[in-house]
Amino acid sequence: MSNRTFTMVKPDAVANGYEGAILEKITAAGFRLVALKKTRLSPESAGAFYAVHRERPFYGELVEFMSSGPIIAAILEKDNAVADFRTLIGATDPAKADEGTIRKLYAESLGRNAVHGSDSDENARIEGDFFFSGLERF
Ligand code: YYY
Ligand code: MG
Repeated sequence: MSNRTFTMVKPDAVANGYEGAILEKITAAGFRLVALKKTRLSPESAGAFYAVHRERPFYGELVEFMSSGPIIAAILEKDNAVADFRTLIGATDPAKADEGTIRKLYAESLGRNAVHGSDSDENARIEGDFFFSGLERF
């Protein structure tokens, strides 16, 4: 089990002014910031990031949304990082997310759900490599 995961604060949460509150919640939960940047995905790069979902009916909307404004990307470190971070963000649909989770607190809807969290150690590594070079990890 790896001790790193990857996250994005999505365009809805950045536009709504929640980036500071969300990063505070993440670090208060014991995650260390290994890498951090504000950036914006092109439609092509959002499509590539979410390529695993390309046959799903929501793919077009997801790509459009994820390229609609700036995001915060980060690599996070903590014991049991992938599973513990998924617990911290809550269910994909904020209506089903537990009280106190980041999606319950800050997400607008299923499609505009405030944060991304990797679903496996392998995807955490792939997704971190998508955004960060070796010189950007501390
Ligand atoms: O990993 P997670 O973000 O919780 O959900 P995924 O099943 O990987 O879907 C990625 C992303 O797609 C989700 O965060 C919102 C969006 N989405 C959607 O708009 N409608 C769905 N029915 C499922 C997912
Ligand atoms: Mg996922």
